[in-house]
Amino acid sequence: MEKNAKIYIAGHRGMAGSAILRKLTNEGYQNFVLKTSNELDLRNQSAVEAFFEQEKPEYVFLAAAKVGGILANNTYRADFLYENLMIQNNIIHQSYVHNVKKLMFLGSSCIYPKLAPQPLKEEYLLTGELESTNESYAIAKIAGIKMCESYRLQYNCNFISVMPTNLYGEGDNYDLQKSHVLPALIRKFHEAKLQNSHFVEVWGTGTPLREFMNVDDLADACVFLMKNYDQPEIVNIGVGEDLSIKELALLVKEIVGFTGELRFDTSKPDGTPRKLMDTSKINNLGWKASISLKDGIKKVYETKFL
Ligand code: GFB
Repeated sequence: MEKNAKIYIAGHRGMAGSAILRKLTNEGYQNFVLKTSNELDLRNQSAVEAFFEQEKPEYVFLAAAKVGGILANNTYRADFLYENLMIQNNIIHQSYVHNVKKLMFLGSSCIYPKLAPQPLKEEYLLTGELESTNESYAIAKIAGIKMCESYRLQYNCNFISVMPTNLYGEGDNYDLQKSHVLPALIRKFHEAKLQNSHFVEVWGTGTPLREFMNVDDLADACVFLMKNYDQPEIVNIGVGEDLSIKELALLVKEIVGFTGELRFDTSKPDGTPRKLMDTSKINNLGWKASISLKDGIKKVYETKFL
């Protein structure tokens, strides 16, 4: 990817897209095409067609998506399926029509079967039933993977798909109903500390295991793969370590300095029991995550709340 290449980052105001933009800017890239969702509705086929016809980007990072935590995924099933399919279909198809040199599609670790062996290897895709709380989102993401693979097979397009693990970091969503677990816990512990509360409510049983990656590590991996990976198979992006939701809650509690107790609300869903990426493929290509969970949470907490 030449330094003056024309790069379109779809979703540049989201957590993942904005981190990719920061990373590329730091590396000296400056020829970006960027549109907010008010300027370009990616669900609108003719608008996306006109945008590609006018701008003709050379490289595309497809980081635009409707995202959310377990409750949002479980509640807004139609929106997660419809909006994500429309966004990705429009961008992937127009990237083919307008001869984009390379496109990267960002998927998710929830594409793997609920009860797949751990750690999750890339070849476990479509080997079993999905976790029901995020089935709509996962099916849209699997369709995106298959779009990239099919356009490569039929039309020779250099479209690649990468699967990030659970992300957190700058630009995250802190809405307690719609967010993922980590930003929700940071906010809950912080507010409980300020209000001298005796406890913080943690959803589910606390036993599910999750892996968390800082979005700046994700952006680093995406730019690395955009430069170094041209194969049809998907690639996991993760840190290779997980912890239970209870352990995560205790870590956030310690970082925030809250002294009360945890209370588990078991009326809320646990989701998939474990989701840990096998990262051997990206590690063997020469990339490794570098931000520890503790340092990452500390930085996010200090920047956002202190
Ligand atoms: O991060 P999260 O919402 O999504 O929840 P998933 C992870 C775990 O944390 C679940 C528990 O077991 C939750 O019950 N949890 C505890 C909480 N307290 C809270 C809280 O206050 N808020 C939230 N949100 N969770 C997502 C998918 O699954 O993973 C998306 O919904 C996406 O599709 C993402 O794939 C990567 O890890 O279960």
